Amino acid sequence: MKVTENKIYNPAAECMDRESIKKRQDALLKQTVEHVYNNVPLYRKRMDEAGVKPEDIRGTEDLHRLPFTNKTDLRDEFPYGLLAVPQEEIVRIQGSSGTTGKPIVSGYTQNDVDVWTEMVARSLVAAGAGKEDKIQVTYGYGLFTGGLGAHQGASAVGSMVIPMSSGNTQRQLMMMHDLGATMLCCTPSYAIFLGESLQEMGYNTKDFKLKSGCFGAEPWTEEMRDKLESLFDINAYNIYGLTEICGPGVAFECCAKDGMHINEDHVIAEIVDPKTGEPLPYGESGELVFTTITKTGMPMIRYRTHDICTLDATPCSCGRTLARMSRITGRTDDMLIIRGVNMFPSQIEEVLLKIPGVAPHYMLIVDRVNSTDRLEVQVELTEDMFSDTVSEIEKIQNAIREQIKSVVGVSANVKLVPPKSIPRSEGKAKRIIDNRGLTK
Ligand code: DLL
Repeated sequence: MKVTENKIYNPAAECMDRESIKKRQDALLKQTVEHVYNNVPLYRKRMDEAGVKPEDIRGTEDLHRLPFTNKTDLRDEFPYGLLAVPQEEIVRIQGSSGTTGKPIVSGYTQNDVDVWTEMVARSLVAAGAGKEDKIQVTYGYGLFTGGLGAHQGASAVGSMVIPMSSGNTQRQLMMMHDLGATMLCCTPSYAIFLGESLQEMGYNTKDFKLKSGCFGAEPWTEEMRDKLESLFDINAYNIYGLTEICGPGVAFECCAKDGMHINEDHVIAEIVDPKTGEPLPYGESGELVFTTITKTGMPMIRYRTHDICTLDATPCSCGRTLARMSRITGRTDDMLIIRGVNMFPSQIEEVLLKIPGVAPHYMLIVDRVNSTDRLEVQVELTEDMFSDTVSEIEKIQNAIREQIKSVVGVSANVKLVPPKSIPRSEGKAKRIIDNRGLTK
């Protein structure tokens, strides 16, 4: 495996002593709280209900007094209700799939785009990027933050960007080979698929110049890292982020590959007990919560990510002082990420309820076949439909498949099953069987 040099994009920020980080967080937190209290009705209402005024927040030690924000708040306030600035200050909208057919959108001021760009630049440099690099961006371009986020970060570093966007495996490999890409940015599962296709298409790893990859947007494992590193003869780095905070770059791995450094000069991270919401000490596993402290367009106060991990503020061998988060080991909700697309079972339910002839009983079965996620949706037919003709049943099957593709954005294999064949649960219905082994 090629050795990655220990490079730091912004040493002043990334190696700041912990005391200075805290001072900066305290000052910026106070400003942010005042900004949202004065400009975002929902935050003001929530704080008033909790009996907290901006002046009660003196620093990070008072963070726990602030109410949480949730994905449902973004949905309820869609599209502009959470903006803290007039719409003419917004220069970009990005989004991701939400809990209904509507996406979750976030508005960025120029400041927010710049901050986000810096975060991604730090991540790419930590993975070895420099001016001399050719970075193939295979995350999707569009509302999804992966493509444009990686693109902006790579441009800030001064690297050559190859803006491939997602899909078209043959073309991806041809360009990677012919242009001599040195770095790949995409989801880890697609990277494995590319690596396997490379061999099948008769290429030799030695013919490629790739030296590292920045992989994220979905959970992955150390086994997948090993596989990626040997398939391409590269160093594989983890990069984490979410649209609500900015996109990729909220946290990133360095050459130590021992947790992801959180850009704490721009966000404050907490771990809370998912059931009680009580803050947990560093080292304990719980739900990750973020508060943005430099975002002006749509700041997030104590945003519950639903991602489960641990935090660690001990020094890292790379010299960065930014605390690290572990790999994501699970979710506190039922969100699934299928081929990089976030989806909820409730979205499938929504589709099914609109289709006559099927019962609202379903099961989602997720597998990984040849490094690609496969989603099977098993749906019960109603008694009436069960006795219907094959062509009628095929019609329903196609309608469900098309609707899932259009509403959820994921291709699924739909299997219609006899009435009452899906097991009923006494408590919370179990609707997902995930055989990918990505979470603990
Ligand atoms: O996935 C942003 C991103 C793009 C991150 C490219 C990294 C690379 P969303 O579509 O809003 O944003 O999805 C955010 O994806 O809450 C996690 O559950 C999951 N996720 C993101 N990165 C990782 C990772 C982008 N490295 C949601 N490991 C998050 C595990 C991840 N899960």
